[in-house]
Amino acid sequence: ENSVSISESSREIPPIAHPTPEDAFGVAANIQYHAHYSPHFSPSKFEPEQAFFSTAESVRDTLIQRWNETYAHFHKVDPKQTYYISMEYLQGRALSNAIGNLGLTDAYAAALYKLGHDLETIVEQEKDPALGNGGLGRLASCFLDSMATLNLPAWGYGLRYKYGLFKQKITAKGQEEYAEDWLEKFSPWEIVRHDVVYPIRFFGEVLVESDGKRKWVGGEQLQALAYDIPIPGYKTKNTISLRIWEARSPPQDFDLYAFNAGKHINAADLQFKAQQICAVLYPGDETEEGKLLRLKQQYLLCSASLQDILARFKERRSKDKPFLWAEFSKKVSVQMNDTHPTLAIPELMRLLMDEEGLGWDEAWTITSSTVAYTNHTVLPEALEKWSQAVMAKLLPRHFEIIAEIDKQFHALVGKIRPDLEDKLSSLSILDSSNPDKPVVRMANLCVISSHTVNGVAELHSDILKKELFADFNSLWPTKFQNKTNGVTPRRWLRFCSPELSTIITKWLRTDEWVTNLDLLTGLRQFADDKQLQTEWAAAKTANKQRFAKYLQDVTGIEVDSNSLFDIQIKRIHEYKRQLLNILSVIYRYKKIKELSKGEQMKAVPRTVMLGGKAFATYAQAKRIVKLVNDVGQVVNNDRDVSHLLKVIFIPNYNVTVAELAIPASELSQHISTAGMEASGTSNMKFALNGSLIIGTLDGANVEIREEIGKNNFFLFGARAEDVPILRKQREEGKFVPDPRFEEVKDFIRSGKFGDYDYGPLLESLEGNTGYGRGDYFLVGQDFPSYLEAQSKVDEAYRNQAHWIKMSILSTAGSGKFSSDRTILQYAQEIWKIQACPVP
Ligand code: Z15
Repeated sequence: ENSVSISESSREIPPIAHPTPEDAFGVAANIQYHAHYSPHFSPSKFEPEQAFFSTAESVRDTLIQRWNETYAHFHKVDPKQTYYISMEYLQGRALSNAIGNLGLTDAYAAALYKLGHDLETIVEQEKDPALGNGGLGRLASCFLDSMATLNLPAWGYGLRYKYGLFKQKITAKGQEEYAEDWLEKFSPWEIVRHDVVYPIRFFGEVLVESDGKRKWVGGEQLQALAYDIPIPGYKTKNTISLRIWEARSPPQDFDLYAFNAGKHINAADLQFKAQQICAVLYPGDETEEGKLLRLKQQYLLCSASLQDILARFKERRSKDKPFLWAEFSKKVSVQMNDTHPTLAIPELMRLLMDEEGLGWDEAWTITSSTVAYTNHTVLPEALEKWSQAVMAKLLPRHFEIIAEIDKQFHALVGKIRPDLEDKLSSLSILDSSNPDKPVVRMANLCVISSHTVNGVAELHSDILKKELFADFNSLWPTKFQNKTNGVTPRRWLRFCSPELSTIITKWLRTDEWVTNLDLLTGLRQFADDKQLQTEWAAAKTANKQRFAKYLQDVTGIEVDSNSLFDIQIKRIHEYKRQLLNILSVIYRYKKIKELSKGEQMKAVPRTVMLGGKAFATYAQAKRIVKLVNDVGQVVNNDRDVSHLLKVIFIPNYNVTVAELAIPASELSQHISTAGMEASGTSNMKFALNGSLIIGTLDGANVEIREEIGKNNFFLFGARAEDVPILRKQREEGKFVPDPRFEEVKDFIRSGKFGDYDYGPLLESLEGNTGYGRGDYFLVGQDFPSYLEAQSKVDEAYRNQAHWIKMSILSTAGSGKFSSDRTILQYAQEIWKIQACPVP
């Protein structure tokens, strides 16, 4: 029994007890333990910041345990697994989400109280890691939450940018950008995996060996190092991983001789080069970032992730299971979030052929049955195109493979669809039509190589099938699908609005709606109930007051919590039409000023709030930010009006701000030019929180309106199918602007809002055609119907009982927009994976 010989099993780490939800004392001891033994600060202090880090590390203990169990379970069962590859994630704060998902919120609140802190203050110490730009990155994070909650065998892969999306400050000049150093005081949630490192090559050349095999050699060699962030599911043990890669130079590349000889820069040169790769997130939302560094980032992500996937596939069948490459796509599914990770395709081909020795046909069958592609935009400037010369230089072997895929595609079309041959110039991957700048079309590479292509809302997927990818759709009609986006009900209702959640749970007599959001329809039967309406209104008011306090803190502006809270928060882009919003606010301001005191009594007080970041070099977007701020300056300081209208620019909009703003909102604006917003996801969050939508028939608005009922949606504007016709009519000089539209523009030109040069912004609305002119986004066209919809909003708000009823119906109709529904559809219809719950 007590033999001294060391057996293999004795080298396993002995298990340890973890605090349970009932055990506030144990939780407090665990926090204290970390305060003592993982000190990141002077040990004499236990200020909120120290308390946050100790608390996070204590929570992390539980996450790591569950995450190891989950991994071991997946390893044993060996189910088919999905890998979600994305250049962006917008995780938001993790502490409150983690303890909420673990069911430990009360235990941690009690434990912190014992230690002299309150949970809310501690939660607010956490930085909001912004490793993404906007909707696409936040969608990826909602998806991870749902994958974990649904017990799906799935992982996320991403990049560990040192600097996330810039911090936005508003000064007299408008938006200013500052570095966002989310790792400044380290992140308690990431675990560095020194055992998970892969080689990454750039440049070099392709050698052809005697047997015809090709090998990529030379160039620069770096390494990708893994960091894991645990992602807990809600009320389940399953905890999955977001694995983010960091570039570094191989340790032996540090030139000690040079260093000792005093040449410190040389020695560190490669290290420095490697660090540049993951230094910053590209802050372009829906714009092409044609930078070599960006291509390096994309390749690093794809290569490291696929090497990791292949290693795991092999490891899981190294013991007793037969090893067959043909099994690969029965065990692995790869989802590409937009075209950014397209290099996964040639990289998988390369690994299978050059490293594993498979032939082209076998590698192609495996690759094309493994990868799937989600498209998130039809904006032409956002469809990635890379210079062939750049690609051939940085990734010579991949360029060869891409050219071969293109060649075989041409052959296929010639064979099975000769009628499409004259379309090949637009269908092909390589586009050499401009001899000065031949490019690789990443979207075409994705469509040709993926087994499934999906859009993110019904309208968007229809546009993909009928317009953007129409010919591909006629070639492969079964390849195209729709997966309407969704949002996680945990972060976006249960945790961000505990007040409303409590009421919902009380009236539905269950909290199962948190994982079965369709249950919200049960609220419909109570929409007229006075008691529910009173409770609902009280919760909304509490959320409004909380947000008003926040706004006062960050802007100094006092907000009337009894006014209608009208919010538009999203990246600033001309197609999203923040300009339409602010122009109508100016119109409202002008009209209020013209009212008599008696008439003013009847006006509905409104607080109009806009927030969002503008891409640093997107001049028109920055002018819009400036205009909103200038209008706010004038309106908020005009004593005749400021009790009826306030205009606030919410600075530095991010996930954390959204969690405060959305629950407080009564009206939200989703007013893009029809056909241009692929889906939108904040529209879903607002509706879920009982905020009424003023919007166009664009993206997921269409489906939201269907679900919550047209009477509960303030619709306006041109239809997507009419947009091209209207643009054409305008080109023909047939557009007659509404006089109110002209009045507003003249008011700005008069200098009422300061001497900033709004010329170029107003110019974009003039003329009939031309780059940056001719009102491409139909602001003038939709202005009158928008004003009418806004009047209907005022009218509706006067009847508070009815407004609250509409608000309840909004929430009640939002069940479809849970990312659990979206992810289940991906799992069943694209990935073909099944739940694998940890017992
Ligand atoms: C991005 O946030 C979106 C699309 C893109 O092509 C890029 Cl590069 C970034 C957004 C869409 O604009 C939005 O409509 C959609 O809801 C979101 O992706 C998630 O699908």
